[in-house]
Parts: sequence; structure tokens; C-alpha cells
Amino acid sequence: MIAAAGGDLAAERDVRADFPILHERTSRGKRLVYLDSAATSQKPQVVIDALDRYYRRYNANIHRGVYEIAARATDAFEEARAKVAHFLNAGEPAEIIWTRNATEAINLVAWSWGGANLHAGDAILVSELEHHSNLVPWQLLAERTGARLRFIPVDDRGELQLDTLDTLDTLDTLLEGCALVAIAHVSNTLGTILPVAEIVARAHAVGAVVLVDGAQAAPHMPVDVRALDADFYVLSAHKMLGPTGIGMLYGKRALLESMPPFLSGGDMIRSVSYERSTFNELPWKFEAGTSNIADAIAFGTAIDYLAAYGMENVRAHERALLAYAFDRLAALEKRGLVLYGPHDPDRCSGVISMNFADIHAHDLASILDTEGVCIRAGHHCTMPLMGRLDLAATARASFYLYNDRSDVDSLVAGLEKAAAIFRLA
Ligand code: 7TS
Repeated sequence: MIAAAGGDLAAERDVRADFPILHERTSRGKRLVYLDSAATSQKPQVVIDALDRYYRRYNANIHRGVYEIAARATDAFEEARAKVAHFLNAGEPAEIIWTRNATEAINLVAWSWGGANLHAGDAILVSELEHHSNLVPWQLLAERTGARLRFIPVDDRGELQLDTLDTLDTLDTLLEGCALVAIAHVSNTLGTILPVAEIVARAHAVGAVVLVDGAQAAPHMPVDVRALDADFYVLSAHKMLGPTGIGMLYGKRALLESMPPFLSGGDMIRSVSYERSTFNELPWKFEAGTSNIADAIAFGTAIDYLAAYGMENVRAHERALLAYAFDRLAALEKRGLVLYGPHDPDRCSGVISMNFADIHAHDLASILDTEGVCIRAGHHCTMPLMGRLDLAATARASFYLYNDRSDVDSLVAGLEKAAAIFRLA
């Protein structure tokens, strides 16, 4: 049941009907208002069914069995890879490596590409708003190799200071001697959409390789890795209607070919003697051991669902919802509500980070929880960004294609309840 394009799609058709969990009630009997999709998304029935079907009907190990269900499992697993390749406009399915999640994909690049290519004195450039997953692996790589980390600054609204940098020529200064740029496509804390195509072009001009962390972008907008010209692109299935435990690394073939294996063991080899081994071709060179077969197949079903809805439509829906939310939340600003990030539906994805007067973000989240409204409070795995913005924590509401205006209304009602409890004027 997927709708045609245009307008408020979630209102036009009953997207919520596809997501069983959204019909649950909380223990207080409240409607579940799920506003934490940046942490993980909910799953449509078709994805739950794909998992169930695999385990009931054709569970078998892949790439080895000659019998019928093993061939069927292998086909479905490889078909899911092809779906992801098509979804991202990769050149070929062999450029898609299955991992556990975005974090593991980044670690794969840090260990394999980084270990082989980074040297003492090289620079690794990241931004000040990265998720810990796109920072800590580079810190450890820098320690191992003697490379140095540099940071693209963000302004108080959480936007990269590229314009200022341009006039001062600072981005080019930051890029001097830079071997690798690792940058988020969308900030998980502020929702900021970063100008990755421009950064990729300028990084390539100095010969740097670019990894784009698409964990918060791929679920919410069309992504074309070849148009971006990204060398590596990573994502997690669980943030885009798929199961937990499966993610992927996209890499340009030539780069992946040149890289040593990350993990080693079964499935990733071509031949093994007691002394040495040769390795399988792409993508299997990077997929040691039995893969997460069921979840990869169900992720393929999630991709089908998103593709049928249309990623332009996901973006349009969230953009409209953001505009509505900014509008409704504006009324609370005079009572002490502070919003972080760009505050502009054109410049951010479906994430709104906030604090309300002097109410602690965790208290706010707890009060909203009593109303069935699920948001996340804390540092959102971006502790350095919190320090940069001089914040201890924010309360974060994040949207997806199954949210609608009534969810925003519930958020506002919950905030009004908090204002009453804390006797805000
Ligand atoms: N990169 C970004 C931009 C993220 O938002 C996250 C997870 C990750 C990487 C790591 O993803 P994982 O699936 O490997 O864990 N972000 C969040 C969040 O904002 N709240 O919970 C997880």
C-alpha cells in the first residue's frame, strides 16, 4: 500500500497501518507517539514478514549448499545486495559490503584502508559535529599511525563554517596534507544537512579520500553515491525500516580492490594452505564468516518499501512536518523553549533538538513519556559537539515517514504539560 507523490503523504494514506508497533498502547493507555527514529526506526509488517518467511521456509547457510533452500537463501541474500546498490546508485553490487552497522563499516575502512594508506604526519579531517562512530575510529587510527586529526568548525547553529572558510581559504588550509576526510551527510544531533558534494570535490582536488557517514541521510533523502563522488559511504539498516545487526559499506571498486581484508576466516578466502591464503573477490573478501543472512534479506524488503514510497516523497513529507513543527514550537519560544540547529526545513533533515527553560532534558523526556511520546535526551553520542555548543544535553525529537501532524501536536501538548509541572510563565 504505497501512495502517489505529493502533499502530506502520511495523511493521504495510512502509512501507520503498515507499522504494527504504532498501534500499541503504553502501560498508561496512551497512543504510542514515536519520535526517536534517529536512534532507530520502526519496522513495517512486510519487513517482519520477510524475516519470518526466511526462518520458516528457506533458512540455510549461503554460498555453499547445493540443495534448493540453500540456493534460494543465497539468491535472496545477493538480491538484497543488488537492491541496496541500486538504491544508492552504486556502480555494481560488488561495491556493497555487508557489515553489522555503520559503525562497523567505518571501522572496516579505518583498519583496512587506514592501516595500509595512512602515515605519520598525514592529516585526517572530520567535522566538529560527528557522531562518536565517525570520530573514535579515526582517533585510534591516528594513534596507531602517527596521523593527526583536524576539524571543520561548526557555528552556533551547527552549520559547517564553509563560507567563512572559503573567504579565509581555510578549508583548503585544513585540506593541506590531508589523506582522508570523514564527514557526516546529516547530523544526528541537529539534523543539519552538510554540503558533502562540495567537500568531496575540494578534498579530491588535493588527492584526499572521502568517507561519508550516511547513517542519518540515507533513510531520509535520495542518495546517489556516484553523483556525490564519495569514495566510501556507510549506513545502518535499522535506521531505515530494516532490522538491527545489518549495515553496509559502499566503496569504489578500485579502492576496495586495493585494500587488505579486515576480518579473516571462512567465506572470504579463495584458497588456503597451512602456510598462507589467497582472498576471495569483491564483495566477499570483506565478509568473513557466516553473514547475517536473515537481516540482509529483510533489509532488501525495507529498501523495496522505501523505493516504492519514493525517497523524494520521504524527504518532502519530513520537510512539511518540520515546517509544521517549527511553526507550532515557535509559540513556546517565549516560554523558554530553545531550538538548536538550522531551524530551516530546507537545511535540515527530520531532527529537532531542544531545551525548555531550565528543565533538564531527561526530565522533559520523562514527562513526555508519561504521554506516550518517545524522544531521546542526552548527548546523542556527540559529546564534543555538546561541548562546542556549551550544552550538557538536549531533548531530541526525530521524524520519519510514519509520523504525522498529530504526532507533532502530541509533542507540543507534552511540552505544555512540562511547562505546567515546572510552573513556567
Ligand atoms: N553515524 C551517525 C550520523 C549516527 O547517527 C549513528 C547512530 C551512527 C553513525 C552509528 O550507527 P550504528 O547503527 O552503527 O550504531 N546514531 C544514533 C543516534 O543518534 N541515537 O542513537 C543512535
